Amino acid sequence: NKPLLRSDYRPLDFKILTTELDFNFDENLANPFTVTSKLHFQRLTSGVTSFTLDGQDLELLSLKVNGTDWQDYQLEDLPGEGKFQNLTIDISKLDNQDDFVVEIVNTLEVANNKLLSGIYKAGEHICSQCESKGFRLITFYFDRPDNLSVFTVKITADKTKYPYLLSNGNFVEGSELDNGKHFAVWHDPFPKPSYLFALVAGEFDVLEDHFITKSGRKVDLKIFAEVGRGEQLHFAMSSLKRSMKWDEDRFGLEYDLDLFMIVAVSFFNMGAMENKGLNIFNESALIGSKDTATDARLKRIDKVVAHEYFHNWTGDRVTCRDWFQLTLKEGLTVFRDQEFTSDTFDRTLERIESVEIMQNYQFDEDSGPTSHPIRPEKVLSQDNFYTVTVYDKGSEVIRMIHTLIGEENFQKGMKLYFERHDGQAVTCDDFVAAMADASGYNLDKFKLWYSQSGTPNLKVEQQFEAERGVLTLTFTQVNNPTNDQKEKQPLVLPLRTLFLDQEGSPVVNLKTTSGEKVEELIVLESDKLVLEVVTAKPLVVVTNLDFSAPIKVEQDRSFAELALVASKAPNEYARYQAVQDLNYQVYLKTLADASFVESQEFALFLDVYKDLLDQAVVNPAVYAILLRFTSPANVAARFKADLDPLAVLEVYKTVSQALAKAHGDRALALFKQLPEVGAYEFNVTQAGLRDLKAVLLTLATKEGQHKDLVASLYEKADNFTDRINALRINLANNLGLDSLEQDFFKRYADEVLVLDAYQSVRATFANSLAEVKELTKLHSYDAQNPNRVRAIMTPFAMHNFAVMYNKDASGIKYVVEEVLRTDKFNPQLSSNLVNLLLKFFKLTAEYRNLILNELSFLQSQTLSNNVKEKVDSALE
Ligand code: HT7
Ligand code: ZN
Repeated sequence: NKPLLRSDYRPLDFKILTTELDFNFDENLANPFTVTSKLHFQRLTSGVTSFTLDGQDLELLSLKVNGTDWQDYQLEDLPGEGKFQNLTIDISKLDNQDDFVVEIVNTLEVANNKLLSGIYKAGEHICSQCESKGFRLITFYFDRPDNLSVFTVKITADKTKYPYLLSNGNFVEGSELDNGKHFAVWHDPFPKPSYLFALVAGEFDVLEDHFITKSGRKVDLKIFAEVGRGEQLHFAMSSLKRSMKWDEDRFGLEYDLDLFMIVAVSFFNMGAMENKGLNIFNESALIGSKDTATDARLKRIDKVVAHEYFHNWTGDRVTCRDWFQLTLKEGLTVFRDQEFTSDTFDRTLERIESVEIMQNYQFDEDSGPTSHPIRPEKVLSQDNFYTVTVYDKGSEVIRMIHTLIGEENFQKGMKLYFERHDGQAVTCDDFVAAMADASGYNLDKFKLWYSQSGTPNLKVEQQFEAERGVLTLTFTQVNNPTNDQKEKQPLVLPLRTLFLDQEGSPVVNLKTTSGEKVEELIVLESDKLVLEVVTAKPLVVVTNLDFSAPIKVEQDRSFAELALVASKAPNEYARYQAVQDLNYQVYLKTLADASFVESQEFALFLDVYKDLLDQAVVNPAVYAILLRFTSPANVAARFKADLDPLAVLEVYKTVSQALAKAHGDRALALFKQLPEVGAYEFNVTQAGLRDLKAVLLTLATKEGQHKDLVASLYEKADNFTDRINALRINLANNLGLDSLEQDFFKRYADEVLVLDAYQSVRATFANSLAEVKELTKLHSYDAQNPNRVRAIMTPFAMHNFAVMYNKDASGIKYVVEEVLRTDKFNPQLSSNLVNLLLKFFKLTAEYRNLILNELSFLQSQTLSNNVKEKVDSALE
């Protein structure tokens, strides 16, 4: 159980040129069953006469080399958790050691595989998940991303139970056999690493369509889902076709096979998987229509379909040399999906949503026990590194490159990257080199973002000297030590900056005292930068606009100045940023003194909300966000220490109440005046209006009045968003509209994903732990299904502060129980749940100790590597 180090990378001495796999499934999935693999090896380092293949939980039945039974091998069980195996094959007795064929027959477990890795049963379907190290659960192999091989796969199974037999690439042949079985052979011409292998067998509903590529090729598109759910695939199909078109238009990237398939499965640890030509999805990220999914979930489906499709180039055609380079494909592909969403919907909205992920989740990760750079140096369990840091901060790093070199150069960089590396497994350095070479921009200093963890703090100080007519701006960056790294250096920070006058209007064409233009983009390359700006009047400075660098900004500004920017800035992102800062100030001031809500400053805050309400129709989607007073969970992310969750919750309740009292009538009036949304369509305007309506109605019904409007929102709804919003408002404001829930259950009794959404709302508003536990009794609940477990545990632990942080520690202990229970069969799931406990470091001593005690208890138990790695870091 030793951690792996990035510096340990060694290239392979042999390569597997082609891989032929033969699966023969029994009708009842007799357990274990056999797989035959035929591997064509080529030696890369002359003189080397042995190599080691990875395995896990496998039984070797036979081994041949060039058709002859081979005894010169050693099969060794590795110490530690799981049954990891090394199969070392010695070829010194072989005549031609440069080129030979190894044939392996082994058995593997499918029916009892609860890891959701390798090949497993998802309900009635058989499916695979090989990223990152799942292929070794199927057969012995170089299960690492730098071994690219051409795969041919034969699948044989019962025809009635498994009418569809799918794998990567193109269908070659298939036919019925006389024993009730049938077979299919698939060939993927693109060499790929084992983590991109996929296999699916089962009965499905299929939605078929096609796409004509820019060079005129027809690509068949097929999306598969559980029987009965085919009607809910149309949205995903439209997302796929738009993604294919967008990647051609924006990046010039065309799809390369004649067939693209996506399959939805019910048991899956993450959102989806980009296997070449055969994406496999968690059903929650694929299945949904206006009647079963919220606008937010449809948007997620759109994003995930796009993300996995974009991986075809950034991930599949060019992949990672080793798993330390994960951000090479993930950061870049998140950047691409964010751009897709921005171009498709609303750029500011998308930016705000991406920034919220960074500020509400990634910043905590980067200052907590599991802090790591986007390209980690040391890993015990690779599964633990599919993080918001690798993905979302990784995308911010790509975005900074884009900001520094511009769109045109970025596209040149992408072109060069593919020219140089198509069909290869490469590193983050290779990517940055392509960007630097194509643009001529020196990114040497910038590269520190790949190896340094932690969030930089940017101090912005300003001093106005009226007599000189000069505003002196001082930018200073402080990089605090993190759990994983004590020494830090200054990073390159691109800071998009906006200057406003005292009325909130933009001031442009500013010059420095030495006569240079003050650029819109200020690049801070060292600890400190001083800028002397010529101006007769003081200016309001808004920096890190659009979150141009993933940093925290500390700027000493008055409440009045924040209020000015929030109400008047000619830029929605700047307003969003100011509203967040203002909300945070309100929390701090009310925590310090409860009578703050009677102060002049609070009155100013209420005025800002009035202004926001008055402007909301301009962009309902964005204003719906601005009008939501920051939740306790999100404000918690801004605290560094001494966070008392129950005190924060009290402030939330008091301020929400005050906002409702001050603006309930105005919210109601606006609600009534809003334009009719019309028959359901999925677009930003409609989704924004639905969201805004919910925000307004929450304000207007806070004191229990106007319930009829909530009931009518539900009853008149032609979509799921309005229905679940009505249920949420009913619970949030205690309106007692029980009939809504009764109808909801009648309508949706068989829709598990809809019931997940309902469980999440209940878990958020449950009044006791008993109520939370009661949710596990719902007919759709399955304690082994990650979607079902997470639908309750995540909202409960993250958003239900009252129950989670009950002083008797019962909430915290419940999370621990669930970690231990799930760790026995699915360490990826349990490791996910542990994250819910890792914010202890910023809590008051009382809570910190409660959680640390529980983590020590966890540490004393038998744990998977996944959970152990996190618990050990927390207690280090
Ligand atoms: N590349 C995919 C990662 C993934 C995964 C990783 C570990 C365990 C299970 C997994 N399922 C999917 C998802 C993506 O980023 O596109
Ligand atoms: Zn991805």
